[in-house]
Amino acid sequence: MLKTILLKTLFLLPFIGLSQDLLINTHNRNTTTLNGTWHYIVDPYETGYYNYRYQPYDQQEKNSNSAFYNNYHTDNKMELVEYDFDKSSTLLVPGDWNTQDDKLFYYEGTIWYKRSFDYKISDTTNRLFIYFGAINYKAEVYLNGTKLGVHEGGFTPFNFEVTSVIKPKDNYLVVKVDNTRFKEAIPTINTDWWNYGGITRDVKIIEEPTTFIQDYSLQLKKGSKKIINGTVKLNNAKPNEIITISIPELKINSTFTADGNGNVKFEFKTKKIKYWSPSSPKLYDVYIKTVHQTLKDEIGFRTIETQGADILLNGKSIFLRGICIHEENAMRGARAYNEADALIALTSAKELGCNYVRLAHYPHNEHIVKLADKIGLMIWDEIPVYWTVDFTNEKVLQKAKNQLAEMITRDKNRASVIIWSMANETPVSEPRNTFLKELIKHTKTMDTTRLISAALEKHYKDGINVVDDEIGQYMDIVAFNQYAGWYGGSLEDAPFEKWSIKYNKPVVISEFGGGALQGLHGTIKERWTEEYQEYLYQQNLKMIEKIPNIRGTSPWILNDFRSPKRVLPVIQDGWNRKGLISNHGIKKKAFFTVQSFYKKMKQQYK
Ligand code: GCB
Repeated sequence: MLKTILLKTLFLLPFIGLSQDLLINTHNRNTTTLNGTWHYIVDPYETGYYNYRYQPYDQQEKNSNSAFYNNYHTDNKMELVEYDFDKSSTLLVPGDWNTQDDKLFYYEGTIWYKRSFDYKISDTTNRLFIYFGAINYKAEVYLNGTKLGVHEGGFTPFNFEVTSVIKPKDNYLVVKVDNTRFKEAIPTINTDWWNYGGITRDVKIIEEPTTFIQDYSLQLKKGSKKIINGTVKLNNAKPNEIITISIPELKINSTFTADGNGNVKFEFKTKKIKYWSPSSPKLYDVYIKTVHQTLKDEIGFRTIETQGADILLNGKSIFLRGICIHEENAMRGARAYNEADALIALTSAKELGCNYVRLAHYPHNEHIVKLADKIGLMIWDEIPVYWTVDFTNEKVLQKAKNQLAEMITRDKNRASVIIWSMANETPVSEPRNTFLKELIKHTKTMDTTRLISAALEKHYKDGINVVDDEIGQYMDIVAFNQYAGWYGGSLEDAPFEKWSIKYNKPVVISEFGGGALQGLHGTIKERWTEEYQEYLYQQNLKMIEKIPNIRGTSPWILNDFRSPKRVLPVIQDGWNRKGLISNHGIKKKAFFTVQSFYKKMKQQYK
């Protein structure tokens, strides 16, 4: 009987939340964390998902007591039930699974997570959402046996409404997480970083009034230093909802009426803004109010644009003194996920003399973006369109657009974010150009105030380094990776290299560098020594300074990071050794080479 009821519930309820209306600024909403210990079942054969005919349980009526998402209490000892979360081990959420259990270090496949919880709603008219900061890679989410939906993409947030499914007691939340790499995924099969699996970011329940502020954007209008504009989107709005935007410190309190769909476009003038910049990261308290709620944010105001070869921040020409960062706490050798991790990375970047970081190669967690806003570092935000994505596949393009949209939705109110990056080292072809053009178009429908770029490549022709990628014409910044003295090219000659760059735009070297095992010493001619790496940096920087229109660099990379591709024993042992800092937190000699270069550039661009 119980089984029949459960099945009926499963089939009668619509899949809730598939529309994926992403809530932003979850840090300032009414939330309850679901971080902590979750039970898990490793399921390489997806036994909890498919029956023996390999048909998914959630698409049929039989055998559902074998589907792991059902909280199948059997008092009948005759019933065959072959799983029990409560007797299974636990993993910490957020966190990757690879580094929490030795058996899972190389695991790629399905793991089921389960957590039970009670929830006392503060007002019965309110609505409830479950929000995931990110799950790598594919997530299928079930609450109390009801499938809430599916999300694909390992580095962006998503949420589902659970108002009609949640109960005051004994909720049974199950997530099937699958980090299997496949050709039609973004990123695709081949990457030079660890494919950490799991619920890698915060999980929370968000409680909102019936009509609530779902999304908004607020920044200086493109081309203006005095006008603030933006949009607010209410969810489930009644006609003529009133929205007030107030910034007390600027004495702003403006009121607008939403259209029938709960959308407002607004614009107002302001005086005497203290502009946000890395040296003065001023954030203003901003309040968005309706009769239903007040939502606070802390927002910085700055302009970013290009003019010929120049990148102008608040109208002033700047040099991007950057560093690339992976979302990894190198010392733990694990996925980074909280503010403490972010602080370690950004403190090192500041010490290096940076005013800018490239968050490679996928959207990092929101903690680091918010921290960059607070402590003053500009950001390059990127989606994992990396290397050999399946550019001819329309579905793959949709996935990339989706990840791009989730990244922009989440981060568009952060002053620190100045660049949306479309891709990294993608091989030039017509389908690739079409793919990237579509992404650029999509970006511009969502935000026109940031600069658009991608890490391109150079090639060598008749003794000259050439950057002439056709897609460059659509970029605000021409960025490319080059590895002189590491993947070919001679270090002695590097400073004398000749360059031909097709576009009169700011040029940024989005990657350069080479590997060294910290503590390994020798001559400048010996690979993997700190001396070789130091010399590589000295010679590369001499070369880079002379590149026409050069306006920034982000060396590869701040810390040594885990990569299954790096198998050289003793030296690599599963680590990409191009860090300026080791995985024990020790600075290599090259760190100081970059540091003194940045001191000089800071003087030059005062
Ligand atoms: C690159 C890639 C980066 C790699 C790096 C390397 O060009 O963009 O993801 O990790 O080179 O170390 O080879």
